[in-house]
Parts: sequence; C-alpha cells; structure tokens
Amino acid sequence: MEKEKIRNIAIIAHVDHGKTTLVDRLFAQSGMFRDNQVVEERLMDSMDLERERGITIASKNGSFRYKDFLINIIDTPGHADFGGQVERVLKMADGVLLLVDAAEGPMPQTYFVLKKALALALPVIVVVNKVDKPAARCDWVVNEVFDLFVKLAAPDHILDFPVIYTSAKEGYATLDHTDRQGTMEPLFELIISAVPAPAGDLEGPLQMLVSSLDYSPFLGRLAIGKITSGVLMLDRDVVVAKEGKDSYPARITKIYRFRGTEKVETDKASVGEIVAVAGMESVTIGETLTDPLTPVPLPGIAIDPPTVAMNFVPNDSPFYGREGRFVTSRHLRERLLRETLSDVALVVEDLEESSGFRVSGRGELHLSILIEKMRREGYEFQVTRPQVLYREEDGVTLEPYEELTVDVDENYMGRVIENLGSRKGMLLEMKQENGMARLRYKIPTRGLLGFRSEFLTETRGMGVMNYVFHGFDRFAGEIKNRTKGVLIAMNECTTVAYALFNLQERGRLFLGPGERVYEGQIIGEHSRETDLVVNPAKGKKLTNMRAAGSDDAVILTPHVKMSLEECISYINDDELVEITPISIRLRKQILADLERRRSKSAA
Ligand SMILES: Nc1nc2c(ncn2[C@@H]2O[C@H](COP(=O)(O)OP(=O)(O)OP(=O)(O)O)[C@@H](O)[C@H]2O)c(=O)[nH]1
Ligand SMILES: [Mg+2]
Repeated sequence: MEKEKIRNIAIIAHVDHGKTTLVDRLFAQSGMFRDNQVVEERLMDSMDLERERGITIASKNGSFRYKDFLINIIDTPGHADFGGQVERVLKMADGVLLLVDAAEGPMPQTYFVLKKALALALPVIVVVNKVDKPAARCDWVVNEVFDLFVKLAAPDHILDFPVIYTSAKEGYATLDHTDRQGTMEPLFELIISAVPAPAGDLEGPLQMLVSSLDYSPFLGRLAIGKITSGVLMLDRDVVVAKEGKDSYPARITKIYRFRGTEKVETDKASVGEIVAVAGMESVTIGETLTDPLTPVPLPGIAIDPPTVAMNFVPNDSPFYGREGRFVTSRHLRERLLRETLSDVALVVEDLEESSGFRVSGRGELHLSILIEKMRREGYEFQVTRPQVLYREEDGVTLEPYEELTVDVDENYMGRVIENLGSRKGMLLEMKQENGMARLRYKIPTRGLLGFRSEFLTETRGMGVMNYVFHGFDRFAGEIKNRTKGVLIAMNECTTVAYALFNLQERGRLFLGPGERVYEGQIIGEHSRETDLVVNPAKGKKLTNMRAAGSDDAVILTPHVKMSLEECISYINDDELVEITPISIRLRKQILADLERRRSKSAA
C-alpha cells in the first residue's frame, strides 16, 4: 500500500453529536455494502452495552475506499469518562474530523478532545453536523468553534480550519449550509485534500506505537497502531520497547488490515498503515514495536490521571458463590489486570488492609461500565462507594473538579441550582433563551457523585447534563451524601407481602415479596436519618378475629428499582454493593446488628 494514497482520520466530538452515525454514512456512500444489504444502524457500536445504551464506549478502527484512496477511520466515544481513549487513539491519526452539533454548538467534551488534537498538532476539519435540525444555527456554531480554537491557542495554520456542514442522518455534506441536500462527496473530497498523507520513511527501521488493543479468542492479544517507519513483516523478529524500560523480543504471527469493520490478513504492511498484529501476549499500550538491530522507541502515551476510585472486593455475603462463575480474589485480580492492558486510564492496585483491589478511573460511568461488563462475563464481587482522589500540594489538600454544563427547562432551574449549591457547585455562567436555561458550573467531582439520577428526577428526565475534567483545586469542604438511613433485614428470610406492607410506612422499599434476603442486607430507605433493623418476613398474627377483607392480598406500592449506577452512588462508606450476574444487592459491610453497633461506638 502506497502511503500517498492513505488517509488516517479520527472522528472526535462531544457525546451524541453524531460521530458513529456519520461513519455509517461514509461507509454506505463509499459503496462498501451490496445494494440490498441490510446494514445495522450505528454499525461501529458493536458491543452489547453500546447498543443498549446508545453510546459509544470503546473506540474502534475501520476503513473505507474512496476513488483510489484508502481512508482509515477511528470512531471515538464522546462521553467524558472515556476521554482517555481519545487521547491515545489520536496517535494513529494524521487529521481529525471535529463534529459539532449544529444547534447545541461546542460542549465541554468538544473542548477536551480539541485540546488533545491540538496538542498533537493534528489538522482539524470542523464538521457542523445535524444541519437538518430546525434549531440549527450554523454561523453561530462556527463562531463559537473559532473562539474555542483561539482559547486553546491554536497556531495560525490550524486556526484556518476548513468547515463543512453535514446531516449524518440524511446523508449529505455541503460547503454552503443554506444548501441542504446532496451526498457525502464534498466531505470525501475534503478529507483527501485537507488531511495529509501519513509521514514516515519506508526505508527506516520499523516503528509502530501500540495505541489500542483487541482480543481474538484464537490469537490472543492484538496490538493496534500506525506504522510510522519501515515495514512490518510476518514471522519477522521485532523487539517491543518503551522509553526507560527494558525491551524484549517478539515475533509477529499475524498482521491484519482494517477493511470496513472487518480485519483482513496480510503478510506485510508498510509505513502509514494502521494494522492489528498478533504474537505478543504481554504487549501493552504505549510500547513500540521496533527493529531488533536499531530499536527506536517512540515517546509513550501520557494520559490524564484518574479522578475516582472504588474498592473491588471478593464477595463475602451469605449468598457467596450462588450466582457467579468467577468469585475468588484471584479471578478478580486476573480480570482487572487484563482490563488495565487495554484501558490505560484505569489503575488497579492491591488493597493493603484486606483482600481486594482499589480500582481508579475517570468517573462513575467509567467504573460502572467495567462492573457491568464483568457481571455479564460471570463475575461476582462487591464494590465500595466511589471516592475521589485527593492530592497534597505544599501542605494543601486538593481535589478534582469538573466543568459541568446543564440544560434545563426554566421551570426546573431553581431546584437544580439549589441541588448544585448543596454539592458545592460554583455557577460560572447562566444563559436563558426560549424558556431553556444553560448553566455552567465548576464543581468538585465529589459533588457530582450520584447527581445524575437526582437531576433526571428533578427535571422529569428532560434535563441534559455534561461534564469534563477541569483540574485539581482546593478541597471544597464536606458534602453530604444522603440524608436518610436505611432499612436493614434482621435475619436471613424470604420477604413476605404482609410484612413489606407494614414497612412501607417506614420508608421506601428496594424489593418486593418472595425475595430471599440475608441478615444485614439493605431492603429499603428509612424515612429518617438513622438506620432501622426490620423483619421483612413477619407474617400476620393468627387470631380468631377475622376482620372483613383482611386476607393476604395486600396491595404494595411499587418498590424503587435502582440501576447499578444509582446503587453505587447511593451507598455510604459502611455499605457495599454486591454484584452477581443475576442480582445487585445493597448491604451493610458488617452484617450483624450488634457487631455493627459495637464497631460504631468503638469508632
Ligand atoms: N437530526 C439529526 N440527528 C442525528 C444526526 N446525526 C446523528 N443524529 C442522531 O444523534 C444521536 C446520536 O448519534 P450517534 O451517532 O450515536 O452519536 P455519537 O457522537 O456517536 O455518540 P457517542 O459515541 O456516544 O459520543 C442518534 O440518535 C442519531 O440518530 C443528524 O445529522 N441529524
Ligand atoms: Mg458514537
């Protein structure tokens, strides 16, 4: 493959601005599919969790042909918690498409991903997408994007960015946004002309920076990256090197190119190409495959530090091992370490005091997606409440802050402002327009824990919130997590409708009748501040008195069903979430009431 005919682009944007949908259109209009072929929507979102949630979680490589060009495209996630991936996959790109929603304009993650692209001096094509929306305001958006480039001190040649207007949904791209029709042709042409062919010397020593990893059940680990120098050949010896680390020899057993969304085998690939290679079981992101005789490791990949940590501990509840396949500490360790190989923004450390691991990541969603993946694979374990990672500098405690943007109906604004105030948010900016308000806050990451579900309730599901890592700053003071205590099961039993009916007066229940629960399990929220131990199996006293209609068919208020994310942000420090492939249970760390009270009074 001649490198002049290759273009390597990454597609970056804020969440939901239409990246994956645009990739669909580029694939379809490049003639990749047969005429009558049924192609799924958002084809690149191939993971189950991505389909269910409608978001991209993992970045992916693909390619399409245009005329005699091969265009490698990397679809990236827009959610802030997965920002670490964007940072590393940009190393494979020679240019980026920066998508911006034609109505919303630049959002926090637009700023973050643009900053990362500019740090690598990549040329940017600004793609104003969703121009079909009635609320589209293209000129305004382009101005806002320009201001963003200026704010990020983009050099002049990048500041002079080309702009194109698209509707990924309707399948056209135009250079003049008043003309809303056509095909993707203008975008194909712009990619060819505005993104340079990959640089690098064909005759030079081999260099390929591993920027992404994948797995194959047959081949094991696959290392993905762009060849920036030389040629990669099958069955040829290479070394895996990293600056400041010992290098080790390896042998390439398979080489794949990306064709469409598939991988196609080849026996040789050269400078400029993006490939996946097999043969190295322990290779990790940030290492360089290079020539054994003249090894030249590339600079590794610097990644923003994690902001939130949770403990993952082996399950020790009375129901241990009933529902999961992988339950031991060893299983957990092996799985978590495997994850860190492909996710460089994740840090896993052994706990010192007890068995288990401290897992640090970029946010609640980052960690809860990992938990969800593991439970689907058959793992059973427990997690503690997320904690933000503090930092000491010159004797001052610093904590991570996020920049938060919320869009709400003006009617709900008061409540949201009050809530964010109690979470130590600082209002930076407020704009009101057509009955909607956009609020911009600086808020401790701590204050955001558990905010999403409250926010959705407060705005009746109509609010939109987004945040992006802002930086470390002074500790903001105490933030109260939850104001209520919990209802705790007294002993192992099966819940009974009659008992639950009576407990409803005491608070909100988290489960219904006929559920097996254990001593110390949390079955609901108390309406007061204190915890309350209750008996959810208490039947009706048998008496001779039979009041009219006093049968067992009590009618229960529907119980509260919390999602995994809600459970995680709900618990306190003396509580755990027990996770199995089948159940998510909340529990007290110390199960026996007496012991719990003793430990409390000792503390
Ligand atoms: N009206 C309109 N909707 C669009 C357009 N492009 C995408 N959408 C819709 O926007 C939503 C998000 O699209 P995605 O392609 O998943 O967005 P994304 O940027 O890949 O999202 P993440 O990967 O999660 O960051 C979907 O409901 C799309 O149908 C467009 O041009 N016009
Ligand atoms: Mg996507």
